[in-house]
Amino acid sequence: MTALTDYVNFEKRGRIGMIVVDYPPVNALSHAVRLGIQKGIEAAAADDAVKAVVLLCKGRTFFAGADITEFGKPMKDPGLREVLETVEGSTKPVVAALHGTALGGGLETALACHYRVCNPTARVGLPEVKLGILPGAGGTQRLPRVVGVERALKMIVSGDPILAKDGLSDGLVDEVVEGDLTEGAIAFAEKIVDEGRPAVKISERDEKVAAARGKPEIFENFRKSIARKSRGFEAPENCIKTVEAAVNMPFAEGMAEERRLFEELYVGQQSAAQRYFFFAERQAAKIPDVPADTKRRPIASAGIIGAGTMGGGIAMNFANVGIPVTLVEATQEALDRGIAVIAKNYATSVSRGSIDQATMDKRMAQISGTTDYAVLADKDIVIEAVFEEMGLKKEIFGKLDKVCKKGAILASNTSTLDVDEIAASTSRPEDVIGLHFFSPANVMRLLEIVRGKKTAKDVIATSMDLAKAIRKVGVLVGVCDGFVGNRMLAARGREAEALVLEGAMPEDVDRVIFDFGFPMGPFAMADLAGLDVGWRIRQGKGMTSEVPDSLCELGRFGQKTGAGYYKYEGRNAVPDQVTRDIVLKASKNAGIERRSIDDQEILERCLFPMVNEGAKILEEGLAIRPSDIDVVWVYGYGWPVYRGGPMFWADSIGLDKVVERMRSFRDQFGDQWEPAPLLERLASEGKGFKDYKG
Ligand code: TC6
Repeated sequence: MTALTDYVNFEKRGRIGMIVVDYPPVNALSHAVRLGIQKGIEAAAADDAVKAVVLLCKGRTFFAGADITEFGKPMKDPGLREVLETVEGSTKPVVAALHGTALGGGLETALACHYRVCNPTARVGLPEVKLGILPGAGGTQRLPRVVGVERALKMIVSGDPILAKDGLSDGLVDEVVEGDLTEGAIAFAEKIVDEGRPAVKISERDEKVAAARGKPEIFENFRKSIARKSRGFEAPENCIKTVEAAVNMPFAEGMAEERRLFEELYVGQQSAAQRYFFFAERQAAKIPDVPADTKRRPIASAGIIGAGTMGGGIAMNFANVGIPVTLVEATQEALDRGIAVIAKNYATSVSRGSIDQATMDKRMAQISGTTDYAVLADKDIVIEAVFEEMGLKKEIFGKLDKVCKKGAILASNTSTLDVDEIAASTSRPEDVIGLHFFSPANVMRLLEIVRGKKTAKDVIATSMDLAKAIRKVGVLVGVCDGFVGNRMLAARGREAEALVLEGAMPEDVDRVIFDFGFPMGPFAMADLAGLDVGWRIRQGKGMTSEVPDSLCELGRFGQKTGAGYYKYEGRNAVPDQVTRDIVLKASKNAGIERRSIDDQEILERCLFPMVNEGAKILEEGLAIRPSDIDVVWVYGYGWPVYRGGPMFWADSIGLDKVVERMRSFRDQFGDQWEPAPLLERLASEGKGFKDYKG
């Protein structure tokens, strides 16, 4: 065995040379790894006894891609493109042995090899688009030459991986190894040598790209099919252009075009935001005072109180990953209705082809229902998901305290209420935590995990793990009204309503927010959530807000009643004269002379209060780091990921500029615009939230 670099060895097994990479955790293609591969190919070339080469990785995966931590710094030679030229140029056949997730540069490396074998669970994909870039080491030119243009387009533009073995018929892999992968790869390489098979270069294959030549409609149709999902993103269009280049240009020219389009994205703000977000998401899982080795409580069963929209959606998360879940309702009728809604949701997924009938049946079999709390006695976790009413929640937690076994986690899905007060209604506040799911709970990725004053560390660690297990992203927050997400949302909502009273119409505000990249504006969102929810909360607090109160008094609760701020033709929101009249009357009642408000003012007045609220949240220690707030907003509220999140976005504008605008708004509109001390301080020091260390 020869060490080629710190992380790459060269070994020989008879006629087969092996380049063995071991760079935990995911064998990212960092400089030492690239150099090692290059040296490995050179070592194989120099050794007459070596007839073929196997490239394999130790640990949990084949290369998970380029080393993202190297991005934004000067790239040390050799770059991945050069290394892959060397690999493909080897006259001795190179076999890639795939396991885990061969992603991005990892799949590109495999495609530069002459053959590929995989184990049955290996997955391959080109997720670069999710980082705001495109596969820049030949992936866009080689993949269509293997799997065909339409399949390549789908893989490159969605970024979603596929099972490697599903590419067997296309030659994406040449063999699926059932037993030991290393032995299987060596046996395969031996076979190639015995059969005298050549070093097959994908770059020289033309038939699959030629099949799409002269058919621009393939690309036009594809563009149309992704238009809604890719709105605002720059990377998908460049991805498509590279595949067009693969079809219409010789390989070398296509590579040059790929490089040009890659560079364009790489230096852009969107990619910077998306790369930042990649690490923000992973950072959120780390809780400074909860050690990584904290012993977890086992979660093998769950109970949910309330089978309404939230309860049902939460139950689906458990069923989807094979954790049995029991719904508890006050009446059999409510229970039946709730379970029927779940079945209908799954049936929709079956009709759309996203799951098959057998999967639906398996998931439904995990879900049971009862009206009897006694059934919760043996559950590892119980999540309460009833109305936002403190009295009701306390009563439920009192009951849970009596029924649930020792050590069970007792969680509330409250979106605004004081978790400490809820916990105080039990004799075991250390077992109580907030698990705030976002609607629709089976879809939205965010889980705000609300830590009470007495919540035990193992309950926090278990909840963070649970989030990952049910395919959510958990963000730990502290107790305050609305926690992180809804507290900032309220700050935006207050200004949105003020703008409407001063001169904008709801549709003006919504258009600006939609154009910024949100899936919808605040008023369309309120209609979707149901205006009655806020109305009830306001009534509970003895508060009023003329426009939404008037809409509710007319029974206009939003989409579900066919009208709210908008009237609905199907799911289409149409601006409505009734709302306009209410708005005009409200302005008059408030003695406000309406004026015309430009889009820039609408944007700043909606989003700067969020940034300011975020700063206060940090100062109060209710979020661990600014990037956690960004994760909340991207995964919980649809903040466009290509703008990083509110805190990253504020940094990208410059906090000094944000503060300057806020001061001018303060002079115009009052003290609510006073910049938070943290914001002031960072701005005056020429810093950003990125420099905030807590
Ligand atoms: C590319 O290839 C472009 C090529 C063009 C060249 C010209 N680099 O996600 P996990 C770290 S672009 C550096 O928690 P999992 C991660 O930060 C790249 N670090 O694990 C974390 O570190 P921590 C295309 C990376 O089992 C640790 O590894 N590739 C990279 O849930 C564990 O990660 C991708 O976009 C990386 N590439 O999922 C793939 N990847 O422990 C990105 C991970 O210090 N990676 N880390 O916090 C993934 O999708 C997932 O990590 C996974 C494993 C599926 C590989």
